[in-house]
Amino acid sequence: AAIAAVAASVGLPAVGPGSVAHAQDKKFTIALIPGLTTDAFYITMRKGAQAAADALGAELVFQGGPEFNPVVQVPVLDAVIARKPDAILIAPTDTTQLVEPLRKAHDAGIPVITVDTFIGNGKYQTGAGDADFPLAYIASDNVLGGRMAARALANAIGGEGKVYVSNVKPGISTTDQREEGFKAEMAESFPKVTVLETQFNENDANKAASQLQAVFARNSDLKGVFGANLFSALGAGNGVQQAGQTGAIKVVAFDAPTSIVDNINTGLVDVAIAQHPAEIGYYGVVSAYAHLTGQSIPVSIGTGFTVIDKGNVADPNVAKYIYSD
Ligand code: T6T
Repeated sequence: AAIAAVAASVGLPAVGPGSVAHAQDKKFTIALIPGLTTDAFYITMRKGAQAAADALGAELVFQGGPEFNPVVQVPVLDAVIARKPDAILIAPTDTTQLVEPLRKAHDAGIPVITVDTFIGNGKYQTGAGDADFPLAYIASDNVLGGRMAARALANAIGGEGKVYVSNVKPGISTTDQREEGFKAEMAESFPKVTVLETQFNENDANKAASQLQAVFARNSDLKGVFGANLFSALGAGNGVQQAGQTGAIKVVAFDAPTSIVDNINTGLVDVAIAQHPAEIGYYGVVSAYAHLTGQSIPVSIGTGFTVIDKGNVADPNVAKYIYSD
């Protein structure tokens, strides 16, 4: 510290052992705010983030709410801002409702990076719009994921028949984009598939299960369902099972919790599209750290998918993408 003080007094950069200003001497605190804490997707993201934090000697703070809901998430964000972390990684639970709350972090000088979901239109650092202030967006390509789901479901039902999307609620970037990609692919490539009205379940698997049964009661010729996230897919699958339609109503699932292995093996789920949440967390922390140490960072990082079905679910190179509980 004494050396640093002397160096500073003569206008020299303070480097070397004992220096307070040397970047590597500072242990950066990086906060990760998930959509909700009890979701295998975010639990897996946290693991990747922790691995990066350990490698870089940073501290990771994981703080979130019990529900995927902006009303629950905003107070958590406020509490995190009050702790003044060096950077915030967040999966915003609504494209518009998180803009002003996140601007508070930005205005307080805390760099913001969004992971999984985005605010505004997801195009950051463009100088346009009210929501372009986050430094980066790190996520799956959710429109592509929706298109992949459509192809898988169309193939599973032989290219024709009625299907619908079991979804969370409008206003969530990821699940909105999956539905958009799903419908676009069906319209462009599978004209004999009819996509019924989307059922919104508020991230409640029980609700998704009853909705499946209600849709089936109205459409005895229902052929398939796309569960657009973990709880939607789990619930829709349970609904198919409860209706005694395992294998008859095809299920394509977004996300891959551990239960997906059984559900694929029993034939309840045809295909699961696993995201790579650990990669999202890892690159989130690496990006924040790079920015904090003066490096420029990419404004967007796309992570991949692994398509899981009966033919590959036992392969360790595939099974490693099944989420941690
Ligand atoms: O599908 C993920 C995530 O990508 C989405 O934004 C919200 O739901 C999950 O967390 C799964 O439950």
